[in-house]
Amino acid sequence: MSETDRKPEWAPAQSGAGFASRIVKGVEGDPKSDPEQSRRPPARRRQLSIDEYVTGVLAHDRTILARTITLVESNSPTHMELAQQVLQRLLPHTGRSIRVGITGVPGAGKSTFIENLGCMLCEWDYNVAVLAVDPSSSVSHGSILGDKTRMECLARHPNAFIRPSPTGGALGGVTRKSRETILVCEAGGFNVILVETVGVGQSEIAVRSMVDFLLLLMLAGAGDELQGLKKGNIELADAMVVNKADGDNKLQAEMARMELERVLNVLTPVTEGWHPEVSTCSALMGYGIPEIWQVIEKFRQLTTASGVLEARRQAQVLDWMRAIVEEHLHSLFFNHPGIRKIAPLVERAVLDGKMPPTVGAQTLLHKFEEETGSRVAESQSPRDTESHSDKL
Ligand SMILES: Nc1nc2c(ncn2[C@@H]2O[C@H](COP(=O)(O)OP(=O)(O)OP(=O)(O)O)[C@@H](O)[C@H]2O)c(=O)[nH]1
Ligand SMILES: [Mg+2]
Repeated sequence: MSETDRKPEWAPAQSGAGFASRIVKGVEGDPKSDPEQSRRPPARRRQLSIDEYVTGVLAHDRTILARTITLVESNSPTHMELAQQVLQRLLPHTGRSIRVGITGVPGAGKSTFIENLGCMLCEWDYNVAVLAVDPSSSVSHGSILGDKTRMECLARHPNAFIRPSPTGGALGGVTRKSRETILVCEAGGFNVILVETVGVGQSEIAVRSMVDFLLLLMLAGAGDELQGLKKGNIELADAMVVNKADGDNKLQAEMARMELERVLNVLTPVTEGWHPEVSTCSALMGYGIPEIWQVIEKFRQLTTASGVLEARRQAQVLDWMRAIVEEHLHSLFFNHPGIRKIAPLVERAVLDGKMPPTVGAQTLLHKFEEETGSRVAESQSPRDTESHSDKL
């Protein structure tokens, strides 16, 4: 049987044309499955109680699930407080999924891959939630639209739930929302979480810190092998797949795969006890997709048995908690009126070469200490600091 004959029924259509008109920004899944939403605008909805959110999510009610995610994504302090109470109640029902990150350069075929893998898994009775992490999406809107148009079949599947990247600008905000959305989806009965992120910048590192398994999608012939190596993203991946291995590109894809194998041999694996695998696939035609799922399954079994998966998740939640504290302290420090007053002067002195950066930092820390009565600065000769602050 030729590979073309093996294209499964659920393989995505070549073009998502015409589907874009059905996309409503910030609305999940098929709007028809949310009758309440189509009846009246969200702004006029009655606020649900904590109980209603929790029981709705646990009963796998899609409308409530979507509303819970909206609550989690809200930046309003009241909503954030409520969201935390809901999350606290949902927490015992989370964690029962495999969390897979999919990364790769723009156009590598991530959304097409997720469409294909997601539909296959839905057919196998998995419940698949697809999330995107894209801090730039609030500006460009490009990827959100792309995701939905490339996931036409999956968007219609009753076992699937697709949530575009939360808007909110900074990566920190997007990361928090995505992590919490993963938890809500798990409590809502999804046992496969696929997180798409574009493989440029920090978002990939952020996704690495919230998933069990990171898959890097690559392209042959575009120098991506070396590009990826330079950016360090090869080192983050648990598996790599050279996509678009179809038509005339098959041979090139195979050569890229072999090259990647060689590179991998000299790198330290990101997951203890697991050697990253490299394969080829065609997300468009469906070739190689079941094999990649087998790799993910093997990874899950192996790391569950060895305790590495649990250890990773525990490290991730601790890192997350510490990151929140750091973020808070950072903003507390730099927004403090005393610091705001002297920071420009200290920065100027550092820029002009009149003050070493270390002394600049000590000056700011001592100022904060003085004003708040807290001890934050490391012990250093106060004379040093004083003499430099005199020069300001
Ligand atoms: N020939 C071929 N084309 C593919 C394959 N996978 C994706 N494409 C095409 O590549 C283009 C980009 O695909 P997307 O799935 O949108 O890529 P992406 O990585 O999600 O892109 P961004 O979200 O913009 O970063 C589309 O035109 C797809 O049809 C494949 O396996 N073979
Ligand atoms: Mg995409």
